Amino acid sequence: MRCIQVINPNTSQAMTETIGAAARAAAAPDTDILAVCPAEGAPSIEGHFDEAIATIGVLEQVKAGREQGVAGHIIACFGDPGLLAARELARGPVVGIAEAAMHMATMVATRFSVVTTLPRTLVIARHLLRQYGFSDHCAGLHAIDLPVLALEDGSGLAQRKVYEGCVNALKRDGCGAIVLGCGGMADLARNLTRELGVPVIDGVSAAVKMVESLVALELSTSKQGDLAWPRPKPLSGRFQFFNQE
Ligand code: 5HY
Repeated sequence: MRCIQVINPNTSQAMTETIGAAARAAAAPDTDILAVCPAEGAPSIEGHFDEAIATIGVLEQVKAGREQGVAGHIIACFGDPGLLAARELARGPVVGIAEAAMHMATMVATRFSVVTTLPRTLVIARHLLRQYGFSDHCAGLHAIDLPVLALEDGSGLAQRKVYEGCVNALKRDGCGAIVLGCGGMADLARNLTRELGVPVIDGVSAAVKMVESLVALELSTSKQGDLAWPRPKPLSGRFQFFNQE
């Protein structure tokens, strides 16, 4: 049995459960999913500031997961906050849900569109497209203009808006697939794929399959070069946590 740690970088317990359930639905029978979120930080991540706050929480969880001996880590927020820093701290593979979804989308369609929550986070997705080299594959970026935690309020409004956002993207962009731009949308992909008749990809499930594949191939984070362990130095204050072995 191998254990994959799935980190929801915001502090919403409800969204951590949604993400954990989607990860378990995608996981192989011999994969155990450990769904966690930081004890403190932002209840939702809706911009650069929230991401900066969430990143420390992500790194604390990665260190704790490494010490618990997990086989790999998933950062389940569409901004992939702290991904490269997390790779420095990790022994096993670390995959972000944005990069996982984008990689998988380009394997089933020449061009994909992204449907996310708030307009202000579109630039974060645009930066990742460029960073990961998928700008040419992205036919459009769309926001449903609802806050992240609307996905957990039980009204169904956010889910309806995501559906409408997908229909609109397919009509306007001429794309062949949709990438869901929020960890909290992880439970929507399969139904949307059936309803829309095109691949709708959630990064949580995509990342679970990628980490499983990397672990099965015994491929882990390279400790050669920029992802080598952080150079030891006495971190101070609240960061002393990272000094302890
Ligand atoms: C996420 N925020 O996946 C991002 C989505 C977004 O708290 N989890 C969050 O809109 O950027």
